[in-house]
Amino acid sequence: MYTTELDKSRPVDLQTGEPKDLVDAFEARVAADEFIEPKDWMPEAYRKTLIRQISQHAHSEIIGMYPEGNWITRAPSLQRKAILLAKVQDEGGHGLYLYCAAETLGASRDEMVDALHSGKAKYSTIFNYPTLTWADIGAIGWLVDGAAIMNQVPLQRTSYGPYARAMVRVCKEESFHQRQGYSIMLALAEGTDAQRRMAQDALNRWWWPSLMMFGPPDDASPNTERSMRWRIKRETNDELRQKFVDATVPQAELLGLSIPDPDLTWNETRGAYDFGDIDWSEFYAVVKGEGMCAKERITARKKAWDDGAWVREAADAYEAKKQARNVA
Ligand code: FAQ
Repeated sequence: MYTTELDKSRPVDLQTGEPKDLVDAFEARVAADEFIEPKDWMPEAYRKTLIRQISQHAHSEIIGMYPEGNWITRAPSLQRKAILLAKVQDEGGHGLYLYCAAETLGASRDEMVDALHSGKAKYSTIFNYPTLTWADIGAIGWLVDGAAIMNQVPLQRTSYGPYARAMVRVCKEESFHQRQGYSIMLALAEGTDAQRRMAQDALNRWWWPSLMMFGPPDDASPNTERSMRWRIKRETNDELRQKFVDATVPQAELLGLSIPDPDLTWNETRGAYDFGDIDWSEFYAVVKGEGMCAKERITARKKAWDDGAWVREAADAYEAKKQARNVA
């Protein structure tokens, strides 16, 4: 039985100042791979870390609709347009599940949205890059959704139940997204010289930002160690980045495209690819809000939120009327 009642006579955990028996029981459940559920006792820092990660994940899904939404009216065929429309809509759905998961931890939707609009909360750096050609839509599906899957498959076993369960559906949809991106790249790679050049140019521009999606190197990641202990994260940033490179290089070879990294070589001893240095100064600049499209993305998001105010007001008025009718 877990309780949030604080009893001052109980021994206290020296790190958190919370009752030691509760902290120990929590740690034991996590170590035994049990899911922690919304009504269970949890350390305050665990709750805050989850709200941070889940809400930023939700914001990434929502802002992630913009670079691709930009191409819905310009897709090269009706079929590609219908597929892209469905994909972008899926990303919006992922954002909504994730906001709901964060709400189970006591965060309110308004607080989370305010944090995004004010720049207090982050969203993935990758969505601050522009989509210049149709090949960028292929590259996003192939590389960005590919990186998202690599990161999110282990999150199906994250220790917080509602987040883990949301990830199951999200991963199924992301896997369709990755394939639609690869299918666009394949069509371009098998097309004219100009189309092949367009596909290579998109790969050149999206490769390094995709590797940055996994976050800073482990030795510069302030959250990884504790999040791994609490099984919020199941693999580290560097482990996932390596897996992504190893899975993606053969896919590029199949397309006949070259990865823009002169240092990329197969390391027989490690059974993995060695790859070149990532420009972390670019990553930190984008995190700080200096990304190419950062202003455009937040301006568009705020406008959509303001333009949708009447829908939220109508929904609230409808709900209030329904409640009043039920009481009467
Ligand atoms: N961008 O200590 P760590 C998608 C921040 S969904 C911006 O390593 P952590 C679907 C980090 O927040 C993509 N900020 O942090 C889609 C922290 O700052 P904070 C999103 C980043 O949390 C596809 C600081 O740096 N996926 O693509 C980034 O342990 C196509 C230190 O970092 C998720 O959110 C970054 N790339 O590990 C949609 C997955 N990386 O918060 C549309 C869930 C790090 O302390 C189209 N999240 N930072 O102020 C995670 O797995 C983790 O949160 C990490 C970061 C791995 C992203």
